[in-house]
Amino acid sequence: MSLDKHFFTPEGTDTYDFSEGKPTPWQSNQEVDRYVPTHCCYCGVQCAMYLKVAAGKVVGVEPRYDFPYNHGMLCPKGTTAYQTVNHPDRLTHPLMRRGGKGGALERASWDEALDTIARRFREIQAAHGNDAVAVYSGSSMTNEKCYLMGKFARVALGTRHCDYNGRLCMSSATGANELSLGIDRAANPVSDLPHADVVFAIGANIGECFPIITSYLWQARDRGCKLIVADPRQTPIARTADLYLPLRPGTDSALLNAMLYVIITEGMVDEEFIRARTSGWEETKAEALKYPPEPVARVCGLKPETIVAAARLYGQAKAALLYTARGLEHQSKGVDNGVACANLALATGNFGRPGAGYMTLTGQGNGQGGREMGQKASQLPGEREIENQEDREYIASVWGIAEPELPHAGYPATLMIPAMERQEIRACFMICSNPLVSLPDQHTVERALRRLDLFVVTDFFLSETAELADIVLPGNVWAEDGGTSTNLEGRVIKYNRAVDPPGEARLDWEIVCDLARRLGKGHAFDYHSQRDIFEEVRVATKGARADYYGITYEKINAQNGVFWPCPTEDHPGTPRLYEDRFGFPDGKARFHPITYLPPAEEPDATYPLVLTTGRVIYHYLSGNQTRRTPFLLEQAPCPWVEMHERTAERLGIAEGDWVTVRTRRGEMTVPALVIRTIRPDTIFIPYHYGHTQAANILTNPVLEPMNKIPEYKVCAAAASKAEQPPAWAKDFDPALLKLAGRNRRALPSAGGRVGPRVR
Ligand SMILES: Nc1nc2c(c(=O)[nH]1)N[C@H]1C(S)=C(S)[C@@H](COP(=O)(O)OP(=O)(O)OC[C@H]3O[C@@H](n4cnc5c(=O)[nH]c(N)nc54)[C@H](O)[C@@H]3O)O[C@H]1N2
Ligand SMILES: Nc1nc2c(c(=O)[nH]1)N[C@H]1C(S)=C(S)[C@@H](COP(=O)(O)OP(=O)(O)OC[C@H]3O[C@@H](n4cnc5c(=O)[nH]c(N)nc54)[C@H](O)[C@@H]3O)O[C@H]1N2
Ligand code: SF4
Ligand SMILES: [Mo]
Repeated sequence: MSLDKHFFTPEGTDTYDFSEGKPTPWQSNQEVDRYVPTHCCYCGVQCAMYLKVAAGKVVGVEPRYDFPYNHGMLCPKGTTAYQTVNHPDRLTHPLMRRGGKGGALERASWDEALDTIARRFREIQAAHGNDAVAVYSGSSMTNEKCYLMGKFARVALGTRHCDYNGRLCMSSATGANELSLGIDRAANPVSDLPHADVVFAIGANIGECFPIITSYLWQARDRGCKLIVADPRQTPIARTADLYLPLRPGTDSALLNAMLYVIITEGMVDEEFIRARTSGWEETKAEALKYPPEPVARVCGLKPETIVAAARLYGQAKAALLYTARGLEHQSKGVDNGVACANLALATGNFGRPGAGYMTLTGQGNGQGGREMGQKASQLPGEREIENQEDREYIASVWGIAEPELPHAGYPATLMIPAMERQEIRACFMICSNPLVSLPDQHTVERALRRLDLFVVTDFFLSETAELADIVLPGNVWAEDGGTSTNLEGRVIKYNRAVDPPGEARLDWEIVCDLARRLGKGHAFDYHSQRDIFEEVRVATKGARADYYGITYEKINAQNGVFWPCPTEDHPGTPRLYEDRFGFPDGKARFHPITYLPPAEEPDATYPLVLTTGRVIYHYLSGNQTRRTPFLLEQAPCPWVEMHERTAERLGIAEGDWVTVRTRRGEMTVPALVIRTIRPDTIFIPYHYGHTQAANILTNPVLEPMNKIPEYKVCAAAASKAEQPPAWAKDFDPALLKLAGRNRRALPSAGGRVGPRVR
């Protein structure tokens, strides 16, 4: 029996060759018309999956064993992602607020909505200048859409203010990659992991945030690879680690410097590698020698011998992989922390070989592609620079404008908020972000967004942010369009369209192009498909650092993805970077000495605890999608505060009690989860919830000075038993809460030790 009829072949690009007699790649007892090969829409791992389509609707998901990467595995978010497609909450027609700011959002036609936006943007720009309108986009979109947003801002609106949610995510990593290595991409493919002798994960909750990568980690460990984890919370992988360092939040660069100290003083540096492939070692060495383990251990709240043991394990590895993520990067010293990681990997020669490298685990589905397509405030497509004359001239020529017409660098997303508050920015086109959950200091963010003369949001669900908009445009979910995404390895993969958007909802790129036409710039946005946009991306990135020129949709299908840089059509792509040279003109990596500086806010008598925030496996980012997925919501129905049992006892708090957490920005009341897997001086709240459940009511908006990422991971806080439950509790099923608490409880540590080793 031929199975070919089941496979959807959009644009004739996705041909699947299943010869007779081969085992079928799926199992299903449901009548299904088509199996559409695509990838998960959530995290940067970008697992491959099939969407099952019946009667024009996405009805389920099937593993995709034929993709040699996730081998059919999906995490709980991946297996339930399809449930967002036909969700009853989908936005199916445009909405406009009638009767001024106090009015309600009401149904509008596309013509009315888009004409109003075009007219108001032009009026606002005529009165206050082009830069009074900002574009704020996101990295959960395809490369084609990310590229389009950068072009839309600069060409259709002529504004310099264009930035995206990756500012809150990848900007410390970008800073470090650019300073130390010269290319802003992971150094290694995930398939390098089983070749490592040592994996050091610092500030990365791999088990919950990149679940499918753990399968590679177990492969490595089956071969004897040792695992070091540094995290103030004993995360799932930390429970199995050979060495676990429960460091005090915000002290990462001190720890990394002390490890470098041990590596230098015990003769574990790779002199040959340093001489041949790097510059700046002497200054970095001199600085690191100021960080002996004993005083650093006091700063980090660790034992000196644990730091020495970690340094020896890492320093003696034949091939070590150093993984970081937002734990280390969501800090006002995030760029420094990343550079300190690169210093450690460079000093030990851990680059350019299987299993040897330093890489940040990119977060969002297209968090890699999204940061090189030119939607960043200072960037043009291909990681080109908006203030570089040659780059400006090249992109202006691709876009058919004169170079002087191309705006210069604008505000990063985090600085748009104060600019909105002081009404320098008066209108905003937002797509694919939910800052009313995700930005720090929510009270200020809400005030700023309410001040806008015109606020337009494009989403497929009414997010907390969309609730504040003047005009809401219904866009598409990933399953409704094709296009490319670049995963956390730098592998460009392809989504395929399974169904059409519901009701009057439209494809995001069509909405943006339609708006450009109404702004009189239709000639520059004359695309008929995502593929047309991709063809322009190829040209726009040609010869740039992030070179996509040699990548085609056909090649992606034929090769199961293509790693950039890929300069020509006969080039296979580049899975591992830095084999021969780093990304600077002289080919050498750069050491930079890092001085440890404490976080912006430290505990004091009024706020004696450290609050850190982050993720759980069940929810994705602002939760606008996963809070609508019944299974995921049931597992994690509301935020909670994790605290160590010693801390809880001291504060007179028991498991499940309502606890009020206060910081200098605000307060919130959540149930307590009393555990032994967090430092006693630290508390943790997951940030996936909105309104009075948003952890970002509490967080500190202080920014990293170079790349402007907020310090989500460290602020001073106080916690006490609440006088009364929060208002939302009255509608809340206590049984759900209990279930959620049980789900969060850790198993006893596989290493036989429960709870952090804390001084
Ligand atoms: N389930 C799930 N997976 C996701 C996402 C999601 O929302 N949900 N989001 C995706 C995205 S966009 C991102 S950016 C990634 C984020 O992936 P991660 O960075 O792994 O996740 P976080 O929870 O933000 O933080 C990681 C860890 O940092 C620790 N930490 C806190 N403070 C410090 C500190 O000062 N130093 C160190 N070393 N560690 C600290 C926290 O305890 C936490 O375990 O996940 C991606 N994957
Ligand atoms: N306290 C605290 N705050 C944090 C973090 C933290 O660790 N702690 N992490 C930060 C990080 S790393 C990140 S990445 C940010 C993320 O912050 P946000 O950008 O706010 O996160 P999302 O929930 O992805 O927002 C995307 C929105 O766009 C919609 N959407 C998704 N895909 C598409 C699409 O293709 N088209 C359209 N039109 N809409 C789409 C979704 O429904 C959602 O409403 O949060 C940051 N905020
Ligand atoms: S690991 Fe990431 S990409 Fe894979 S299924 Fe889970 S959320 Fe989706
Ligand atoms: Mo992120």
